[in-house]
Amino acid sequence: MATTTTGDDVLDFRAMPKIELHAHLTGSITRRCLHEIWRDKRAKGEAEDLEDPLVVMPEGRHDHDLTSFFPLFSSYIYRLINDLPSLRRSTKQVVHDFAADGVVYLELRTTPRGIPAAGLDKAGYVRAVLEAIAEAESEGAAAASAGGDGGGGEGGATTTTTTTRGSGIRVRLILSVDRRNSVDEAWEVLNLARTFMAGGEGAGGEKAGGVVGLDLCGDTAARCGQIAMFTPVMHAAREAGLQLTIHFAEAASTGTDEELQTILDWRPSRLGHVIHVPDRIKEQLIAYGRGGGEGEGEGEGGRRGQPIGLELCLSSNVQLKMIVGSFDVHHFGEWWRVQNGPVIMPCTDDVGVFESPLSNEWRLVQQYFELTRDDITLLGRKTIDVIFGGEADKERLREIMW
Ligand code: 6MZ
Repeated sequence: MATTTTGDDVLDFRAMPKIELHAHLTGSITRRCLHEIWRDKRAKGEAEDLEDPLVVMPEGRHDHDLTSFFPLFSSYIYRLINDLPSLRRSTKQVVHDFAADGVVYLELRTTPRGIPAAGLDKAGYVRAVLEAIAEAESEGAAAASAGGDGGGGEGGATTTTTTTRGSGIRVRLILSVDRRNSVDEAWEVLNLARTFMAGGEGAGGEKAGGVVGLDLCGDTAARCGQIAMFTPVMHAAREAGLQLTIHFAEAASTGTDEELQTILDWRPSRLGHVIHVPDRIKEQLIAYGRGGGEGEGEGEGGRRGQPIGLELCLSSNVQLKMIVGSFDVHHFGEWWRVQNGPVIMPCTDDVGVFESPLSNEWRLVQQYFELTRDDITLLGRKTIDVIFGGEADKERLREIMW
C-alpha cells in the first residue's frame, strides 16, 4: 500500500468514473428536489399539511442521530413523495444527480411502498421506479452522446455528464426488506424482486426489469435477536438468482454474534456499514475476502466464490454518530489496511440527508487514509468484481473506469 498523497490535486473526484453500490432511493432525494416538488404541489393546492422541506431539513444542517433519522421518512418524506408524478420525478432526479457527480454505475435500493390513495400498489411502485430509472438513463445517454447537459430533469440542478466520458449512467435496482417487516411482507418483496428481475421474464409474466438483489435495511432498533425469521426468504432469494446485500452490525444492538452469524449464513455478496463487528466475525469476513470459507452452488445468487464486498458509508456513520469519533477513526481505515481482504468501497447511503456526494466520500477516504492516486483507481476498479450487474455491465466498467 502506498502512503503518500498530495491532496485534492491527486484526482478530480467528480470527473472520476465511480460506482455507487449503497444508496437508498428516498434518502438520496436532495433537499432542493424535495423543496421543488413541495413548491409545485403547493401551487396546485396540494401538500397543504406539510412544511417546506427546506425548513424541516435546512440545507447544511446535519443533526440527526439514529433515533431521529428513521422517522424522517415516515413522518415527512413519504408524505410528500406520495403519488406517481412525485415518485417518478424524484427518482429521475436522483439518477441525474448521481450521473452529474460522475457515477457511471449505480445500484439504487428501495423498499416497495404501496400508496393506495394514489392507486399504487407495491408492484406499481416498483414498476414506476424502474420506468423512471430507464427514462433517466436514456436521457443521460442521449445528452452524453450529444456532449452536453445530462438531463437535469425537472426540479434539480442542471447536470453535465461529460465527466462520464460519453458513457452515461447505468442503474440496477435492489429491493429492500425493512427490518420492521413481517415475514409475509418480506416474501412479498421477494416476489416483486422475482417479477421484476433483471434479464428474465418474471414469475408474474412482467417483462424483464432491472432488479438484481435483495437488501435488509431499516431501523436498527427493530427485530434485534429475531432476524432468523427472514432466513427462508433470503435462501429463496439466492435460489432465484438474486444476490444479497445486508445492513450488517450497523448499531451495537444489531451486532450480536448470533445475529451476525445468521446473516453470514445467508451467504450475502455484500454487507453494508459493518461497524460493530467482533473479531471472530472479522476473521470470517477476511477469509471471505480471500474467496474462501464456503462452497458455492452454481446457478444461484450469492457470492459464487467471489470476495465479499463491504459498503462503507463514512458521512452517514459520522453524522448519525454511529461511530465514536470522526472520519479519522472510521473503520474504512482498518479494512483498508487488511491485505487481500474484502473489497471495500465508499458509499453515500442517503446523499439527500447527509449532503455528501460520492465524489466527496472518495475525497474523504483519500484525505483521512492517505490513499495515492494508484490506490484510489485500484480500489475503484476492484469494486467492479462485486457489483450485482451482469458480465456486460462489468465489461463496460472495465473499459471506462480509470
Ligand atoms: C438502515 C436505512 C438507512 O427504501 O424508501 N434506510 N436503513 N440504515 C440506514 N443508514 C443510516 N438509510 C435508509 O429509502 C428510505 C428507507 O431506507 C432505509 C430506511 O428504512 C428508510 O425508510 P426507500 O427508498
